[in-house]
Amino acid sequence: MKQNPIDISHESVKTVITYGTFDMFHIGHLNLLKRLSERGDRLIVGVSTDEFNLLKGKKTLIPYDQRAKIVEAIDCVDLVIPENDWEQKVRDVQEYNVVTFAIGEDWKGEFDFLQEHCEVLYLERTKDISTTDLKRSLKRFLSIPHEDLIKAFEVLELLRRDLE
Ligand code: C2G
Repeated sequence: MKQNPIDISHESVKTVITYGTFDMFHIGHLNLLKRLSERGDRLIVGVSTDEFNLLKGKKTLIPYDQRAKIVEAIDCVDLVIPENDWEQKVRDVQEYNVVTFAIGEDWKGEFDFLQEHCEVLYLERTKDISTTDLKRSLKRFLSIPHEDLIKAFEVLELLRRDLE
C-alpha cells in the first residue's frame, strides 16, 4: 500500500487493474506489479480466492487471506480486491473507472473482450521463474529420503568446519 495514497475521486486518476493468484510470491509477480503501477496513478489487484482457483484447476500452497495481505503490502499496490469469478472483470472496470487492464502474456487474447471498456495489455513475463517451478523444486527437495538429507547436512557441516 502506498505511503501517501492519491485522491482517487479526481476524474483524471489513471486506474490500472490486474488479476492473479500470486501463490508463493516471487520476483516475476513483483516485476509485473511494478511495471503496471508505472502505467497509471492507481493500481488495483484482484487476487484469486481459493474457491475460484479450484474452478481454475489450481490448488495454492498459500491461502487467499495471506496472498492478499502479501500483495497489499507491496508499495506500488493501491487496492486489493478478491477475484471470485471470470465475469467480475467488466463490473470491476466500470466500478473502479479503470483505464487499463493488464496481465501477463500467458493470457494473450483471453481478455480482449474488455477492449470495449478499457485498454487491454499483455505484458512479457519474467523469464525462468514461476510458482509451478518453485513447487516442483520444493517437491523434489521434500522427496529426498530423510537419511540422505541428514548425510548431506553432515557433509556440509564438515565442509563448513574445514573452511573455518
Ligand atoms: N507472471 C509474470 N512472470 C512470471 C510469472 C508470473 O509476469 N515469471 C505474471 C502472470 O503472467 C500473471 C501474474 O504474474 O499476470 C500472476 O500470475 P499467477 O499468480 O500465475 O496468476 P494466474 O493464476 O494466471 O491468474 O483472471 C486471471 C487470473 O486470475 C490470472
